[in-house]
Amino acid sequence: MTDWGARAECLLSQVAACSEPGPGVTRLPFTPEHRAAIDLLQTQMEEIGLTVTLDHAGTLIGRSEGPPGSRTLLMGSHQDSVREGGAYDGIMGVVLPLLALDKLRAEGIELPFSVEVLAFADEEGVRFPTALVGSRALAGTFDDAVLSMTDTQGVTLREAMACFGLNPEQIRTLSRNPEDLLGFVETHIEQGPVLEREERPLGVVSAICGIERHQIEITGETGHAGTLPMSGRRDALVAAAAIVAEVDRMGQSTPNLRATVGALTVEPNVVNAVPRRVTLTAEFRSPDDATRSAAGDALHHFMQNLAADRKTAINAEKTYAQMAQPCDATLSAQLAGRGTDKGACGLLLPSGATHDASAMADLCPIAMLFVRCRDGVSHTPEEFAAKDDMGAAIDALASFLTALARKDSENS
Ligand code: HGY
Ligand code: MN
Ligand code: MN
Repeated sequence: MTDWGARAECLLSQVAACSEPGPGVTRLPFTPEHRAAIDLLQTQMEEIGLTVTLDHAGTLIGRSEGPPGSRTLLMGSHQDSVREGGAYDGIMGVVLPLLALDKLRAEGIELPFSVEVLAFADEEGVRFPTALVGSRALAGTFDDAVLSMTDTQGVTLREAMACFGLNPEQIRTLSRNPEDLLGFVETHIEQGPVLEREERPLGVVSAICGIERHQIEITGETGHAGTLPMSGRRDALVAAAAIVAEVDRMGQSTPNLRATVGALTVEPNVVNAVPRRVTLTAEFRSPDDATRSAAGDALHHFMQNLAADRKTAINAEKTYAQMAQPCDATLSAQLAGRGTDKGACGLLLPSGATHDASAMADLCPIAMLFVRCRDGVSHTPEEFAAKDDMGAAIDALASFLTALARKDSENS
């Protein structure tokens, strides 16, 4: 009897080694680490009997061909991680459906539809100030303008993709026809504490929060920390500190809003000089789009007043936004009922994290399966999912696929 959870654990630890040196996993898109990971996944896909392709957005696609004319169920998640992240975020959603397909193959079960397991290149938006590159390409919502965005080394997304052997000008040809699709099902570690608190290994997502990100640059005036009088200083970091405090105040005082300043740089960043320039990010998330966009507008208004008070120049740009996305009720109900004795996945919960599924919702019905996350921590080296929970997820996915097959044959 195969221990599918153990197989998942083994494969995920192999992919986790495809990382920059340092704590946790750092696997950014279009890098040697990304290449090592998709080489490993390609081998696994081919061993399972899938046809493997790499599309021009860097998405690795493992396809199991159904009967001629049948539609396709899309599964998968992202291969990239945050810096010093965990070994499960994203990549678990590639490995578990692969093993669910392998389980069905081992049981001699053939599906009356095609299945594609997708490993999207860039969901996190850590290397470039954009995100959901591969899923937006399939959904036909990719904006070519992001190809000119640069990473901290000044490399554009276009250059990084070309160096990776891709032709980014072909991305616009990748959009799929919704008529060909049964839907998109994403499996993901919960990244929160709910399933652990409810003592459930699995859960089904009701909706994915909306998200927006602002890039802010504050320009003041530097000077000698010892000789420049306090009055009249144009200290960029003092202005930034007011923004950080205001973002936190908004998050603390607004229901259904998460507000975070996650990244900040200071120049010249030396102990005895007044900071001249600060860049920082502000991120707002909410299941309610009006709450989220009102927060973004309020922050821009706050910064206009602050710039005058502090005699600093403040340039702010909303660099990223995506709407909150409800999951498809029918597909989610089919997923919810597919638990096994290891734990039904009937618990419905919202996702505070965003996912490729939120982009895929523009293309086809989406559903998400959450797997319990130890202590609810994610985006850290301590991120962990238990092998038995992953085994339960593989069982649930295999059971979902066979139930979908039965429903598909009833309808045909
Ligand atoms: O930021 C997120 O919610 C996701 O992990 N990219
Ligand atoms: Mn993720
Ligand atoms: Mn993530």
